[in-house]
Amino acid sequence: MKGIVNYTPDVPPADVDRNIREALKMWSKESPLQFIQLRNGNADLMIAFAAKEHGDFFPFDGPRGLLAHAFPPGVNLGGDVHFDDEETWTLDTKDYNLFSVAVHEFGHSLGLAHSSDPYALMYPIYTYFNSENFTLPADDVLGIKELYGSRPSHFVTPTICSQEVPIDAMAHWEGGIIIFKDRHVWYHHPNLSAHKEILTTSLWGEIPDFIDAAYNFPGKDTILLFKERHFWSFNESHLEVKEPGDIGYFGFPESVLRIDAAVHDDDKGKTFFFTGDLCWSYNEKQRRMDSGFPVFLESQFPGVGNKVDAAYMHENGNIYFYQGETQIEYDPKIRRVIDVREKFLC
Ligand SMILES: [Ca+2]
Ligand SMILES: [Ca+2]
Ligand SMILES: [Zn+2]
Ligand SMILES: [Zn+2]
Repeated sequence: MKGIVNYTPDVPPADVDRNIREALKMWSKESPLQFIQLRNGNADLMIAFAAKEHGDFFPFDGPRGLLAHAFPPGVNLGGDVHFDDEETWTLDTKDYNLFSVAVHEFGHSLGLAHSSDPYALMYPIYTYFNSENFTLPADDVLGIKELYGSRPSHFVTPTICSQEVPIDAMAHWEGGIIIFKDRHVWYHHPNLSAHKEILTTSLWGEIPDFIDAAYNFPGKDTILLFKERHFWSFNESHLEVKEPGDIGYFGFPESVLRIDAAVHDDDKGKTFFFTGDLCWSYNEKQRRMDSGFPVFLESQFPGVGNKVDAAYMHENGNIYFYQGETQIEYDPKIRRVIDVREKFLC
């Protein structure tokens, strides 16, 4: 997990966030590592801009010279990256390009030392890289794989833990899934041995907790979160519109006070919403509710029952419904429940 302590006056905060994210992505692409940005609290990789003496006995030296430093993995300062704020940070080819320095420093915070290969990113000389077409050089790919192994090629169904049921809502997030439960989200990723518990407000400071429903809108990296009649739309970790929307936008009548669950089916271009024993079908392309809906949940998804707490669609095309302490796996192609699970370990 990464966190950004403060920002430089040189570059807008949203661009700092984006460059940091892009720089970390270069490393996560070639390894099983996964990074989530926290809005507050203590992350494993804390990123800060600072000048001169800044509390870690490695003072910066004013313009030029030292540009940044990073601490190898470990407790406290371990993994942290500091940028010298007396440099002028840029988004282009002028000195010094933030992405270019960040991607090198993250190599250190993940445990890599300098390389003697002049083509390597970890070669200790500042070089400008364009974030748009940058790929990790071979020497650095070898280095990160040696430390962390390769990226697994497919996604496995995460095991739900008993403390997470009943589930409030569920969605894909940063290569894994997140489960909303009261004030927390649980982050599951096939490469993480333990599930990470994060405060909802640490991920998305701007929104309340106790989320009712969530779904992803693929192709846009967008996640929509629902609470009562409100909804919020996030692109990666950025809130797209500050004020919450009203679910009337989707065509819900005033009588609908909250949504129990939502799931987006990318093949069909539809989002299914669940309220009580009803199911609604929203056409994302035409941006309107399909005619003939709502229908009874049981008639649209036979065997699922008459109420769901959460729903999400797995990459294999099956929909997982959660109701109380029950997980129901449904295959939309044959319109049948194919698995029911009631015991959750861990
Ligand atoms: Ca300096
Ligand atoms: Ca719910
Ligand atoms: Zn420092
Ligand atoms: Zn270095």
